[in-house]
Amino acid sequence: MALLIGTDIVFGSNMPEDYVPLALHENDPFTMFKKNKDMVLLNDRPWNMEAQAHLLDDDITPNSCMFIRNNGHVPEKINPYTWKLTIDGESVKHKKTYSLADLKSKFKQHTYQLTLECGGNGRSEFDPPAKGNQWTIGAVHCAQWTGVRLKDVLEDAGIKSDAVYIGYHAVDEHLSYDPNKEPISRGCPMSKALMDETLLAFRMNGKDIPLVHGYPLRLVAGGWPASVSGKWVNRISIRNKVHDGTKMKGSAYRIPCKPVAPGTKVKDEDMCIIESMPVKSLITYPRSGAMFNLSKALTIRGHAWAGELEVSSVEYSIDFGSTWKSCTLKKPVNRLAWQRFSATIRFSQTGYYEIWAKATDSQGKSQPMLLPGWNPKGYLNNACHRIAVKVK
Ligand SMILES: Nc1nc2c(c(=O)[nH]1)N[C@H]1C(S)=C(S)[C@@H](COP(=O)(O)O)O[C@H]1N2
Ligand SMILES: [Mo]
Repeated sequence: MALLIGTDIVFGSNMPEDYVPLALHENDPFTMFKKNKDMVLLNDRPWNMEAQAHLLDDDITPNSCMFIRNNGHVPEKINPYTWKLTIDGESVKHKKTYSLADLKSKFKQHTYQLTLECGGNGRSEFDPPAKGNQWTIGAVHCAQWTGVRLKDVLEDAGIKSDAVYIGYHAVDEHLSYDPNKEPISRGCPMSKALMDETLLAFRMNGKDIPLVHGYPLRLVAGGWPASVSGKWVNRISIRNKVHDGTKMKGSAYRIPCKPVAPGTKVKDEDMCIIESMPVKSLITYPRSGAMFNLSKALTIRGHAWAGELEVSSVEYSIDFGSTWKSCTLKKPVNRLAWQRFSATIRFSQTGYYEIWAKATDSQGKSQPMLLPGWNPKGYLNNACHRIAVKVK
């Protein structure tokens, strides 16, 4: 510790065990971002952190278990009293600027629970591997967001008939600190921007949004790659063409328009922008590796989600996918929120088992057992989640 602080800690021997000296607090992302110690740090420049499956057991994900994905530096100085949101672009009728107080007083407020999953969640399993954060299964959360409808704000400024897309701009800085570069500036077609559930949010789980998740204002577009949900948003442009901000072009957040063999080089013009995320599920109880007694039934539970669609069923298998049984599945609390599933399993004999879960969406599409189609950037891995248990 003294090494980290750079000098001797006088009276250091009096420090309680497990005590973290204040000087170290800001270097510790778990303390700094109020995260559970079981979260997994993937990168510290920029900060990227994912959850483990058992941390995502709550119906509403608490801040402590929400993954963090940053493309640039987390902004440091934010003054909510002087914060401004500008609506501009080729297709805005009247360029307008709102303070947070304007947004809160002029427009009706709505609360939705919204599933946000990083497009690269599951990337670590692709072969040949894809560069980028090696997310396993933990880059998803379903928090409760409160704000105003993006639609109401856009309509207040006025939308010209040639509008096709919105693009967000935010105050986080590029990793190079070059003020002319944005770390990320993405968006979505007007149809998604105008949906009831697409929010300009200023609260998360009933409190101010934590800084790292977008304080004081965040775009939240549930069911789409979470990169559409701009954090620290201060400008939204109504575009007369597909938004061309940073990470909208090339292969960023795109997959081959047609499936390709693993390792194929795909031309930019053959890559299509990811829209609604695919059906997926996660077993959040028990924790993989848990041990149980043969005499007791085991009730497993988890969440399932399907982008813009609803999940229509979830099944589980304890025999490596050769037979499947139905889980109980709840309706979402609102559109674009994940859904709780559970099932009670009675094991016939002692030994090692794997429990696999597989969800199916309302259009009949199911999760692939092992890996979905390979793509150059390793997006959209919605393979079945699997846990191991031992029965004694
Ligand atoms: N301004 C800004 N917004 C952003 C990002 C970012 O780097 N800067 N990252 C995006 C990506 S890629 C993801 S997956 C989500 C992550 O949201 P979270 O950190 O709140 O979990 O934020 C999105 N919004
Ligand atoms: Mo992401």
